[in-house]
Amino acid sequence: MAAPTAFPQPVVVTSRSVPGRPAPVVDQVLDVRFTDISVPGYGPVSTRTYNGALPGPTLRVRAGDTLRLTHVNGLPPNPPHIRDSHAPHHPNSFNLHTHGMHVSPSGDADNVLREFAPRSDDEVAAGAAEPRYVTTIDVPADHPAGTYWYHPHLHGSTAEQIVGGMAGVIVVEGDVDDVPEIRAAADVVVCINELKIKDGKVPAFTSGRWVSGIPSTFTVNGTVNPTITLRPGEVQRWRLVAATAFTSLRLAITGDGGSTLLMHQIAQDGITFAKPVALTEVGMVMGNRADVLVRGDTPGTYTLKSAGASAPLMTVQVTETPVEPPMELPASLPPGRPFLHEEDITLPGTDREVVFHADSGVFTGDFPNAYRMLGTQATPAADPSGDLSHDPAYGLFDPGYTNHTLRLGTVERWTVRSDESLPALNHPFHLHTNQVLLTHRNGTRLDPPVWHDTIGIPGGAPGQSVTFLVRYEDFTGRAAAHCHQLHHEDLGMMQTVDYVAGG
Ligand SMILES: [Cu+2]
Repeated sequence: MAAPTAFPQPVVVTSRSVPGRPAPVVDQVLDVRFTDISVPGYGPVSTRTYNGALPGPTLRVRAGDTLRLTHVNGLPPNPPHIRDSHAPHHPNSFNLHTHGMHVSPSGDADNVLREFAPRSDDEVAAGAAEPRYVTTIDVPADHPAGTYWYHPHLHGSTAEQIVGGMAGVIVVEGDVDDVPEIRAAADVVVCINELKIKDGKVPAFTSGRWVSGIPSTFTVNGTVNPTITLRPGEVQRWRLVAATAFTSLRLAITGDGGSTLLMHQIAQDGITFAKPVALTEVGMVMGNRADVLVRGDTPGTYTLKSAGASAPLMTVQVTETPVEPPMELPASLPPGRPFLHEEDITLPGTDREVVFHADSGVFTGDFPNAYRMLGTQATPAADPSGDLSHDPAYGLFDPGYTNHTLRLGTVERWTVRSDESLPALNHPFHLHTNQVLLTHRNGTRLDPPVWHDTIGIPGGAPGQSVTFLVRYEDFTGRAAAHCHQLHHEDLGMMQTVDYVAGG
C-alpha cells in the first residue's frame, strides 16, 4: 500500500525491462549540484543535492535487477588542496556507496575508491560539458529484501556532503513484502537526515571545530517534523533510515498523556528477523536502518522523538474512523539470512581486532586530532620507535595499504573496541560488502544474534566492545571498514579490506 497522501515521500524510481538486457534495470540520472531548496519547517538552504531534492529519489529494485546510475557532477571546481590527506579535501568530488548492499565493490559498481570529479577551472573556461559517471550494480538474485541507502563516500569529502543532505533510500523488494500482514500495511519511507546549516549553507569543513556550536536540524523526508496520520487499528510499515553523520538516535513514539506506541521491529540493516520484536525504543546509530510495524491505538497526537533531542522528528496523529477489525501483526517472518555459528569459523584463533582510538591535540594546524583504527591490522606507523600518539600514519587511512586480506568462503570473528572516555566520541563500525552477525556486546551473548552492516559502539566507557561473525562471499575487490561518524572517517578513521578469491 502507498503511504498516506499528506505525508512527504521521496520520488520513487522503479526498475523496468529494457530491450537487450536480461534483467530489469533502474536507469536513473543523479544530478548533483548546489541547489536552493526550501526545507519546510526550517527555511531556505543552498546545498549539494541529488536531483534538487532532499533526500534523493528512492530506488526500488528486486533481487536480480540492475542499478544503472548516471551521476552528473555539476558542482564547481574543487578549491586547491593544501593539506595532507587526513584533512578534508576536494569537497566537490564524490562517488557512490550503496550502504549495506551485498554487491561488488569493484570496477564501476559499489566502488568507493573512485572519484567523480567536477570540471576544472580550465574546463569551465573552455565550456566543457559537465562530467558524467556511470555506476552499474548487479543486485544478486539471492539478495535479501529490505531497506538500504546510498550516499557519497569519497575519503575527505563525505561528511560535508552528507550533512548537506546527499542521501537516498534503496528498497530491495522481495519475500518479506509478501507476508499478508505486511502487504496490507502502508509502505512508508522515513528517511532521517541530520543537517548542519549556518546562514543558509553547510559550512566548509576547514577546521576540526567545523560544526561545533551549530545545532543539528533533523528532517524526515526533507521536512522538519512532518505529520503522519494513522487510523486506530491501522498498521503501517515504516522504513526508518538514519542517514545521519553525527548523532545516534534512540527513537520512541510518545503521546500527550505519556502513552507510547510500540514499534514492532521486523528488520535491522535490511535483514528481516524471524519474528517481530516489540520495542518502546529503537536505537539507531549513523547509517542504520530499522523496519518497524506501528499500529494506531488510542486516538491522539504522538511524536516520534530521539532521547536527548528536544525537537520531535515527526508527529503521529492517530485519528479518523477505526479500522475494524484491527489489522494484524505477523507472527513470523521469512528470515533475511541464516545465522552463522562459532563452529563455522574457518581458522580458530585468528580473530581480527579493531580499536577505535582518538589522540587529541597532537597535530599542528586546523585538524589537531588523530582519529585512528588500531588493533591487529593497524596501518603501520611512519616512525615505529617514535611517539605513536603523534605519528602521522599510525592507524590512519592509507588507500595504498591493505589492512585486512579477506578470503572468500571463510568465516571469521572480529572484535571491535572503543577506548574513548568522551561520550561524544562514539564510533559506529561499518564494514562494506558483507553483512556481519553481531553475537556479543561487551562479552555478553545476544540471543538471538542480529545481522548488521553498521554497529554502534558508545563512547564514555572505555573498553566497550562488540563481537561479530562474518562470511566473505561472492565479490572480490578492495573495500572499506570505517567509523560512521563521518568526519572521523574523513580525518583517517578508516581501513582498507581486500576481498580475495578463496584457496
Ligand atoms: Cu568515529
